[in-house]
Amino acid sequence: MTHDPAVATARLKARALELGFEAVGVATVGPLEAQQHYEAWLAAGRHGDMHWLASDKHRQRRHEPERLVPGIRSVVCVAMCHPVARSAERDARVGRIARYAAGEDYHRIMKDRLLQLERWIQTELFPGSGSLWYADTGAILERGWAERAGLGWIGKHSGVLSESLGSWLLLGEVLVDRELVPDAPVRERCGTCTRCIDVCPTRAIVAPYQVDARLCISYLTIETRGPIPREMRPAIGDWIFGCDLCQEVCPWNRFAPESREARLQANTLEGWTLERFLQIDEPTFRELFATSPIRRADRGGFLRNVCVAMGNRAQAEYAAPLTSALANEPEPIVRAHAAWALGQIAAAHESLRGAARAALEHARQHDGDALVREEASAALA
Ligand code: B12
Ligand code: SF4
Ligand code: SF4
Repeated sequence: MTHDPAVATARLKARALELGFEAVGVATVGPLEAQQHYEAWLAAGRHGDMHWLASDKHRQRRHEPERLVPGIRSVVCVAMCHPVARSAERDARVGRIARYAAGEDYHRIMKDRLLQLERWIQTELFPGSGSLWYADTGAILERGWAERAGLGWIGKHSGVLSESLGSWLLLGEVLVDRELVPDAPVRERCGTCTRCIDVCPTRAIVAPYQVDARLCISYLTIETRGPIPREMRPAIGDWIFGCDLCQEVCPWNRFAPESREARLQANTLEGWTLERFLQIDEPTFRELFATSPIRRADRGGFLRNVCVAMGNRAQAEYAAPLTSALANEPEPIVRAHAAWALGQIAAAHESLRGAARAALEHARQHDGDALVREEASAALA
């Protein structure tokens, strides 16, 4: 136990690194510039259907962390690196999955580590202190605090990145009601680069540092519960969960270290293909993705994404599984997107057009769901 903030800060940082975090920094509590950006972002409707982000309770908590931990003095920010690469062989079989999501759910790993850190703070460092941990789990401006704590700067793609770690990292925090020595923010090093803005296929980075979630492939494939807007589908390519394009082109990621966390390493999904995914039933989906973030999309949302990827690839061999899904799949959201994908295949392959149109015509007339009938009709048009 110590009362010297400098000693306590040094011990705390050593403990965080020992727990496997790649970086740790401290921010003092006080209004964040990010709060204004956040309010402007909500006012512009850029949160889309993520309504919880705009609720009064959520906003108040984000603006006043005292509501989270009474007497809060410091925000300890940590970063954990996730894998820096994807496998081309797996991409070819199942489409692209964002690197952070290809292994075990990072929330579980962050939770394990942050709980250990928090318990150590409460028992060893500051007995009797009040604290709370977060990792994408609550009403806190994680990037804004990480920026203040000197973990990195906010890149033009709006992510936190650093010279030594790049941007393939995930953030977590422990809020503490004790004084620690704060770190200084680091200088922005994007310079004149605009690669992330230029590469984004949906133009979701509407201005430097500003992402309109409604246009972001990550939002469309993970957060959107209903149909993916038709006009957005072609730009999604074969991303079936999340998107990494704006980070892949970032020059600072050339220096990004490999993840040291075995649980984050990609599941190879051996034996799975897009066609086979289309036949997955609910119990198998739950089992296959039991510890994966992909579970979050639910079977229907995931297969919706699979259909979009198949439609964009427009490979002839997808015609049969998509036709079968259009006729037999129980979830309307999947049948609707199968109809769209079949339309894409019909457009790309003259030899398959007749059969595809017949299947679509049947769905247009007989499907029990209005969304599917409408999608089939649009695909025929
Ligand atoms: C909602 C959300 C999303 C949404 C919206 C993303 C967005 N850019 O706003 C969607 C679903 C699209 C998304 C996607 C992704 N996300 Co997300 N997401 C969140 C969440 C829950 C809230 C973010 C938020 O409040 N957005 C609103 C904006 C206004 O806030 P912000 O992005 O924090 O804002 C910063 C900058 O944008 C900047 N800013 C905003 N406007 C302006 C204007 C000006 C003029 C300036 C100068 C600056 C500026 O200020 C803020 C910081 O100072 C956070 C967790 C959390 N509680 O913070 C994770 C989080 C941001 N996501 C994360 C990740 C990993 C991703 C993805 C990389 C996943 C993927 N591979 O598919 C993508 C990246 C897409 C992208 N380019 O941002 C990580 C980011 C780690 C990092 N290195 O930064 C977080 C922190 C989760 C975590 N604990 O690790 N995400
Ligand atoms: S994650 Fe993909 S869609 Fe979203 S801003 Fe980055 S490049 Fe654009
Ligand atoms: S790609 Fe360029 S502009 Fe975008 S975050 Fe990286 S350095 Fe900054």
